[in-house]
Amino acid sequence: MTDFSEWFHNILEEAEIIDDRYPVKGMNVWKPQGFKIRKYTLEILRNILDKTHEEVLFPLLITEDELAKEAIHVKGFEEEVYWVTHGGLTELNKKLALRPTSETAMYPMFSLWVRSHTDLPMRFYQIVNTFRYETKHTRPLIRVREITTFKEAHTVHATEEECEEEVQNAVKVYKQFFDMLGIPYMISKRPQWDKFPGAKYTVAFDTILPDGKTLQIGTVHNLDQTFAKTFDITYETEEGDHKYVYQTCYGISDRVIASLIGIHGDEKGLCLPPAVAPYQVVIIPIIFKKGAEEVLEFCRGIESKLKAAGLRVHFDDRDIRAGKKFYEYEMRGVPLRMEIGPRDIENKNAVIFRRDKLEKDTISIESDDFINEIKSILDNISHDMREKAWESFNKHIRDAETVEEAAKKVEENMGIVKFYWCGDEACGKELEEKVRVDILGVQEEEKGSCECINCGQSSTCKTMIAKTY
Ligand code: A5A
Ligand code: MG
Ligand code: ZN
Repeated sequence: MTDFSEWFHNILEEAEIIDDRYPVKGMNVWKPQGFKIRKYTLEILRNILDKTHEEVLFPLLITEDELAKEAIHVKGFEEEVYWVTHGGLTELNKKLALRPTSETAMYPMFSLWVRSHTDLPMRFYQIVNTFRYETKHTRPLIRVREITTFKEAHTVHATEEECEEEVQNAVKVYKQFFDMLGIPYMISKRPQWDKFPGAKYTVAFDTILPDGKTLQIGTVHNLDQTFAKTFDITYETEEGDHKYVYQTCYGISDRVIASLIGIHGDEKGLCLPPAVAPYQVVIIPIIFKKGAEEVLEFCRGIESKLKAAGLRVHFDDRDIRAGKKFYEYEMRGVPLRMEIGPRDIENKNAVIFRRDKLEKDTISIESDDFINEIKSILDNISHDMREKAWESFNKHIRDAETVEEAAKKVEENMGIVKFYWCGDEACGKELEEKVRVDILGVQEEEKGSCECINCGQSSTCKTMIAKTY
């Protein structure tokens, strides 16, 4: 992949993921293939969240008054909000905001919902579109003005400790989710000047795309009592006192799909993890003039057995060259291909081809054991894709001892460079300037203190810098 940007753009079009010719900047159309990948990705996320959360759906429009209530929050979003000013020809008395995120839509309602300590904790999530008037260069799925796949979780707790614990739960949820997609990540605490507007602190997940630039793919925010105080969300304790709640919120977006496309893809196109592949297995008949009908019939039998076993299987019986089909399904990233011709039927075999390793093999289809074998090959594919992605990710993370070394390493190999840093805002901004990078966040080091790479102050944290999307 020589030019990732170009590759990404081409594959979105060729594999029919997204059409970016929609005439509003930063807004794209999901095409059927992309929609399916998105659907299976969201199924995984819903399955995880539904164990502890309840799904809800709030309106898209927010009154100006509510949006403006939390001063720090609104300040953070003021340049990104789209406004609805008219209803037909009538100018609205009060303009309405398209949600850039839903704190100010949800929390006035939470204030009505939360009554007693017995109501807590509350855990909700919704998957909606949100709108942000991004001024940086927009890119499909990566930086959009309509985020179509915004999963936002919002939780409410009685105590500070439970709120802290929820942040850790959220981190676990995202780890599990990204692991199932084979997306590697770096977890760090965002610098104070770059946290979510209104949060006490923000934990971020960043991954690395093939060009070595990082992409923030998820964030978890500890909101403490800031919004509770603004929106008057209180509960009655066992003793009958009234106390403000503690809150968290955490979100992911279309960027998850961008990263699974970017990270696993190669020169041949998409390579999809079986968990989200629209077709997990494709069966291609190898047909000669003689005995064609027999081969087709046999393939249909294999197809229905695999379908009955719960796999997403496609039997492609179109009357075109097998080679053309191979090319197409490789480009679309189908994890496993089965080829069956007259000779295979005779030998009770099938040829299989793994998209991730581009390797052919033969399996026996003499008994129905082949169904379990196919399933276990798909599991191996998931596993191997995750390993490969982490291996490449880890290669892109290096340490540095001096600012010059950090600058050189980012310049030469991109990726993430780690070093000791004091955490001070002025020092951090100077550093970002010098190295022309962004600070992703910090991680506490067990080893104890060292000197800040830039200013020499003592430091117990390592920071990560990278060129970011
Ligand atoms: N209410 C909280 C959850 C929130 O809004 N957090 S956030 O602002 O950090 O957004 C959550 C995630 O959405 C980010 O981590 C990032 O991965 C993604 N995101 C933010 N802006 C985006 C944009 N313009 N296009 C695509 N994804 C975006
Ligand atoms: Mg932003
Ligand atoms: Zn410093």
